[in-house]
Amino acid sequence: MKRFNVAVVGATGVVGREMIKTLEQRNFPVNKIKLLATERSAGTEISFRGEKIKVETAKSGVFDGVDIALFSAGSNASKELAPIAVKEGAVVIDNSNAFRMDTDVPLVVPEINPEKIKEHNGIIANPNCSTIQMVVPLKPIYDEVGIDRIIVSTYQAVSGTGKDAIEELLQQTKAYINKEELTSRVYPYQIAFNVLPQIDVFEENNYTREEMKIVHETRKIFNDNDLKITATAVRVPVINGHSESVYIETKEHICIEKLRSLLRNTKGVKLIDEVENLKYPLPIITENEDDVLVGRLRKDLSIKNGINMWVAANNLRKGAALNAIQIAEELIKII
Ligand code: L14
Repeated sequence: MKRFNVAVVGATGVVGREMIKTLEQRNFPVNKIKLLATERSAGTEISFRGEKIKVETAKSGVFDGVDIALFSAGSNASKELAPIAVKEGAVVIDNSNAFRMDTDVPLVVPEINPEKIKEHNGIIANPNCSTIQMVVPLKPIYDEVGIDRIIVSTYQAVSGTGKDAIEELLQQTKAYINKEELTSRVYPYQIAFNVLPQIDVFEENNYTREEMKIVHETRKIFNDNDLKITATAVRVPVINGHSESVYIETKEHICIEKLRSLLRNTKGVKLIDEVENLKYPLPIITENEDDVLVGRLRKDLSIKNGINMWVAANNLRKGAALNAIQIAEELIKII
């Protein structure tokens, strides 16, 4: 079997570490691995398949001989280094927001549009975590009866922001219990025992960038610019695992029983919908979970084709690292 030289850019971050773990767990055919990060983190040792690997500084020249470069070091690092990596011969799978909406960059969720991968010009974008976990369960419904409109509200964990945000939530929780003063550095307000209706920066239209990412990316992935969609993105004091309240209006009618059987047969989805046993998706049960969990399926009682559902997924895995590596798995079939 052919083996590939893989680089992970942002190797010391929460998504980078999850990428390394996922490459191991899924037995990705890695020949050599290169772990890259900013100069500040260079020298850190991370183990891969029982071997300790030293993290190197990500800069031009290091991508020589690299087949696939997995980027998760933020938009600025991607904008600066991804074109360099491409020039040095790598195919970049980028987890940041830098290139997602570029027309010549495929935006891929392998369960939905794997055929786009072959259209890449060196860069393939991984969608936003909140987009991914919403489109995976909506795809079979979209194909079966059509979707006219989506209203989504997210309940996003702090791990999406990174390790400093996890630390901030833990510190604030401890300080609160000890009746000490709470300090906020990562978020504009206290996140412990609070919810923040802001993720990423505000745009001119008064939506946050996170909300607009969900709108634009969903249309691009479904290849449907007429799709009516609106989002509210909220940060909650959860360490890991994003949840979403997803409301859809379908074009044609679909009964809940049919919807259940559709989702039961959808790859990448796990239906947990037994209210009689209090079973429904929860962020804490997404810990070792690759699938998107879906439950609380119910009809909108006030309108004909409205459906409510509750979705939870591990934002570091399916929302980021796993989706990126699934893209890589598809990519190596064609390179
Ligand atoms: O991938 O949770 O565009 O703060 C940027 C914001 C990921 C989540 C992205 C967060 C998002 C992140």
